[in-house]
Amino acid sequence: MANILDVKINDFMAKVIAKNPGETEFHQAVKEVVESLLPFIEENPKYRHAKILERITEPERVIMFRVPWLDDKGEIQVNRGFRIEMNSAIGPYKGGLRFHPTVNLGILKFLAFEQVFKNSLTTLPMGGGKGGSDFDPKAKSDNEVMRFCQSFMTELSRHIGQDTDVPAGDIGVGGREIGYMFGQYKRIRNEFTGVLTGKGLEWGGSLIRPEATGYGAVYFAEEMLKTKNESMKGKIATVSGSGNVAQYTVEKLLQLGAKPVTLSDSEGFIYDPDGIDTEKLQYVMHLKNIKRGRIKEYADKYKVKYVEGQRPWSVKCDLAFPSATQNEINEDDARELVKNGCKVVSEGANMPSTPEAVEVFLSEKILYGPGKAANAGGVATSGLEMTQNSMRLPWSREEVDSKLHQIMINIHATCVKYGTDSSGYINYVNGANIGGFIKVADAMIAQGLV
Ligand code: NDP
Ligand code: 2IT
Repeated sequence: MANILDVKINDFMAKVIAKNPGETEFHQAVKEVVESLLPFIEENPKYRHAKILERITEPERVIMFRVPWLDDKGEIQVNRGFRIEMNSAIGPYKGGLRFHPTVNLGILKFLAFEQVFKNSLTTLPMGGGKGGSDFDPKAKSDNEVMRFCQSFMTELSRHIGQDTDVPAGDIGVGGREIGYMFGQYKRIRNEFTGVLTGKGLEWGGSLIRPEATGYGAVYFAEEMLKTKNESMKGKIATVSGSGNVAQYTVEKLLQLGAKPVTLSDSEGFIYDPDGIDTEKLQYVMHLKNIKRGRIKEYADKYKVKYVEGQRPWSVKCDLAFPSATQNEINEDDARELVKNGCKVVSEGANMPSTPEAVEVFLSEKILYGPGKAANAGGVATSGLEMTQNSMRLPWSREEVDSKLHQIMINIHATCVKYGTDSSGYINYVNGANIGGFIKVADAMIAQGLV
């Protein structure tokens, strides 16, 4: 049986690779999902007859466009903009925008593909999409970022809308960029609508949206620990990244009595064995969100170790929260984490573990929460922002946080339902992929050949 399935997976992947040449991250994301789904589809042939896998791996629409803008010297710069509208079976396209020099079609297609399953898991009515640009916000002035965002939105505004496609932030896109893009959309369309999420509180944003991804990844880890009758208290946690997701992961870890000891950026990581406490976190937030400096400055200020050019996975920990980018944990890192006693990996980032690393986590039977489940709190709270925009009524901090918490508990329960194997081990990869798939696939069948 395993062999026949392997042949089917390889046949399917050969077609995906031929049709999407060079898009390695997209191939990686699709393969992981197909490995989980094929056995399930064998048992539920209606999905095979409806060719759902063939349809779900083909974006409904891909938009690519030129983004010209003027830098501070008055020189013309040209970037490329993208929006992948992957799947709208259960709601308007929804997903972030990434501004990073590495952005290309394959990376955005992997992100849009995972978003379809993630958004379905949240239980809210959101389809999947993703977009962005190879623009690098680093070392740009506020005015340059504004001019880029205005040019980017001038084209994107033709394709999105509160009932069509609702973008948000991702790497390199935070409150500042969402503000500039919202302003330009409003100006071009002459309408004030919830077309983006992650907005400022004064103009339609939701409380807790900035915190939501990091808080959610920690709530998910807490649920995983509960299956072993354990809690967060006293646990040592490594965190990578030092942006939006990493910062609020640290904040929630502190609230629940764990001890975060690392943070990183693309140049290296800091290790603070005494723990990154609330005051130090405030320093990081100022350093990263206002000063836009490097994490190395933390090591200089607090006299702790800084390791250049490396990620924090060699540091002994109970819990790991990869919160920077894709493929930031390789097989060797995964082995080292397990060897050092790490029992929980909760992915704040999207696809941070390579397939080989995932294999190590699953074969060692640790509690491994893949990004499409563990980091779904961000988009879930974007869904709650959309609800508040529709009602034209804001909810309190407590109300949004308790809804977010309940959604993460529900996503965990879905993973347990679909991912528990015959030995009782919870394979959260299978759980998230199957649990996310069913609703989208059933909606696609119900809507005919779309
Ligand atoms: P930010 O831009 O706020 O922060 C990103 C952090 O990761 C920075 O510290 C950055 O370092 C580091 N980083 C980015 N790219 C690389 C790279 N190629 N190599 C090493 N380090 C890198 O982004 P977010 O915190 O919003 O996003 C982090 C991850 O979480 C991403 O995978 C994103 O897709 C995912 N995510 C985000 C959600 C959200 O709501 N924001 C929701 C769900 C998932 P440097 O400053 O040096 O570039
Ligand atoms: O990867 C993600 O889920 C995000 N970047 C958040 C998407 C959203 O629409 O809030």
